[in-house]
Amino acid sequence: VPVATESIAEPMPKYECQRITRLKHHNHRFTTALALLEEHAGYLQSGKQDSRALAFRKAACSLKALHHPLTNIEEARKLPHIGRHSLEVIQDILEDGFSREVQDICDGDFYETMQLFTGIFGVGATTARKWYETGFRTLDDIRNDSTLSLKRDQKIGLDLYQDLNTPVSLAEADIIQDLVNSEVQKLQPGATVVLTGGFRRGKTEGHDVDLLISHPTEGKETGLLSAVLARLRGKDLLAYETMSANTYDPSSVSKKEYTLDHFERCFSIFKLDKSLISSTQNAKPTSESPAGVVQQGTSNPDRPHQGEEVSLERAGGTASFSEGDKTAEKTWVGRRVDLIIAPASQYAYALVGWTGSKHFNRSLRLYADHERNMKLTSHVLYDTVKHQYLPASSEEDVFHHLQLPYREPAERNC
Ligand code: 8DG
Ligand code: MN
Ligand code: MN
Repeated sequence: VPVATESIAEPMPKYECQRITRLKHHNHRFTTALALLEEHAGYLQSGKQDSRALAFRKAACSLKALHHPLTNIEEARKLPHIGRHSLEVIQDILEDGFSREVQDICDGDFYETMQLFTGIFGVGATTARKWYETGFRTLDDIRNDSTLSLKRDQKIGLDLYQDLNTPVSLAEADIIQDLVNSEVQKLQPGATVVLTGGFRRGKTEGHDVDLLISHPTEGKETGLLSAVLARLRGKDLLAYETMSANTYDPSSVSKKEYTLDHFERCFSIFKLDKSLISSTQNAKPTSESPAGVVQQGTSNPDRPHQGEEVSLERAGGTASFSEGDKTAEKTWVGRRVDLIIAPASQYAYALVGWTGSKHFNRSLRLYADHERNMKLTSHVLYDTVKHQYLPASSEEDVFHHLQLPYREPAERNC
């Protein structure tokens, strides 16, 4: 039986990176509701929504790090970063078992439609909202409107809507990693291909596959990405790719760079042959229901839901792929894959950065800045007092430089 001593013993640390945050915790009934509100806030008119979304995220993070189920509102008040709005939501759930606000959002068509549209690869909140305000409600509304000039990624996103909104399983991620690794080894023996992102943090499903490629000998990673892509293309394994060059400039360690980094990388869509995928696939209903709202979707407790029920129905059964042959049933499944190349000297920082979570990174960078006078990016750590870069050869080194206890990837799920 867990004893609620922690609030008496010592207060929860302020920075998420100072805490242990696992995928499974004791307060999903609150955090799923807060995650939905975060997502909803991100859909609203730009301006204030970022800070509102962040406030919900931070409140949820505090609850995730709690060692026992929250049972009273007074205890919530003592936790860091639980704002007034989040407190009200928590109180509603404590008292009524659900949040009226969350229920209302789910009942309206704005949230549902925004989820549907932002589920299209290449479509962000701004475009989705514009379409919503135009009166569009279904994917076919988008497909059939000839006045819209869709970008290349958005067209692919519509064509592959169903594929890209079915969670990627760990088994599929492993297959894709093997596939990439075997090409990489042919080109540059000894190179490393590591599965990062949510899977490295212990998730069993994800929205994409994040692969970090490097080589123990600095410089041997140069040119590797385009060569790998050429091989994959040659084998007809890519449905989409967009490559960005390395834009890393060591003199620009600036405060703004909390999320973006400058590695050579490729955002792609792989064609994963259906015959490679085992039959034990996906589509398992989640055990999570945000505050009494019945939902279907991924088992990822980080995300409110991905609206597969809605999307599949509204997608109008896209079984075929329209490049060339309109009628043929395609034999592959589209999977989002991010490929990132890091030179050996930046590898440890890249690994921390691409393991995430995004929010964990954010807190690490704020902590480095405000508590240690250091600038942390996915490339380097810079001591602004001593005016020197701090080299790291492992993730442990990174935490050590920051004078933080090491956190395993599974403990970075905030
Ligand atoms: P999911 O795919 O399972 O939904 O979750 P995830 O794996 O945690 O999210 P992600 O969007 O794939 O991002 C993986 C990590 O990569 C995330 O912690 C942040 C990190 N990352 C960087 N730079 C960049 C960047 O420029 N874009 C994106 N999208 N992610 C980045 O370090
Ligand atoms: Mn990912
Ligand atoms: Mn990614």
